[in-house]
Amino acid sequence: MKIKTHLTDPAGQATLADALRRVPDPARRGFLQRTVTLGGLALLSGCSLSDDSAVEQALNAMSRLNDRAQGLLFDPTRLAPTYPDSMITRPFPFNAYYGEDEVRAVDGAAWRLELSGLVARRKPWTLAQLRALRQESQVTRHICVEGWSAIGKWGGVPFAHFLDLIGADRHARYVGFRCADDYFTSIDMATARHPQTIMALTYDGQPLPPRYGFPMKLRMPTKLGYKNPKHIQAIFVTNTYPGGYWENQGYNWFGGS
Ligand SMILES: Nc1nc2c(c(=O)[nH]1)N[C@H]1C(S)=C(S)[C@@H](COP(=O)(O)O)O[C@H]1N2
Ligand SMILES: [Mo]
Repeated sequence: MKIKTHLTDPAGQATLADALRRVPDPARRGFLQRTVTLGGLALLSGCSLSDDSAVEQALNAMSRLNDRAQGLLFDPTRLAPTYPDSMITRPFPFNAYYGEDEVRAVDGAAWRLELSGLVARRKPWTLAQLRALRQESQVTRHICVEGWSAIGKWGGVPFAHFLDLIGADRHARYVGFRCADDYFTSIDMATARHPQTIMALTYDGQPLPPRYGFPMKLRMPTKLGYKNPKHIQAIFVTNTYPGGYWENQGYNWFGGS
């Protein structure tokens, strides 16, 4: 580990090294290790960083700055690569924070998509209503930070179209998702409105199977796997940072791929 010694206080250095070791996402940890010095961190955060929690808070602030930078670099018109059907990975991998034997069984007939926050029309949607909207499909690559990627085919409603239908505030910063399995995540508005971001209702031409997120998941080829929520139950639009299941444990929030 290479941390420049701008500050001579050895206890301070140890605290920073410790806080850095606790950053779980390797890419983010590497980025911080290359760029952060205790003196620089103190300057950026404007506080003296006298203890562990102050250092950790400042590291989080740095990471949010990194999210902002990634957000500014995101090109809302640039498309992720697409592939021919012949390149679809079979079988497509399953992943969740639990095993495949614990996949949640959602009753499609009783399911309602709930809406809240900065949205003009908050009436819940049934699956049949979503299926009646405009549908698109894509064959794209899903990349998981655990070190695998796979090509799959998803079909569903372009999310920008849906956001317009419900009158979502397009100047709001975040769109958040709550899922049937207690998973949750949130994305920036630019990615929400990206042309390849879809509310996926099908996988490989069939209704989305339970393991891939029945009845609906958000599919974004411009974001890493953990940013693509399965089993979505509620969507909200907000200016308050909503975090996420893995993001709150240290994964980079922007999570672009
Ligand atoms: N509801 C929910 N969505 C989730 C997860 C989860 O545990 N629960 N895991 C995420 C992660 S880390 C990955 S890689 C993908 C896996 O999606 P797949 O099963 O379609 O491959 O789902 C993402 N979305
Ligand atoms: Mo993942």
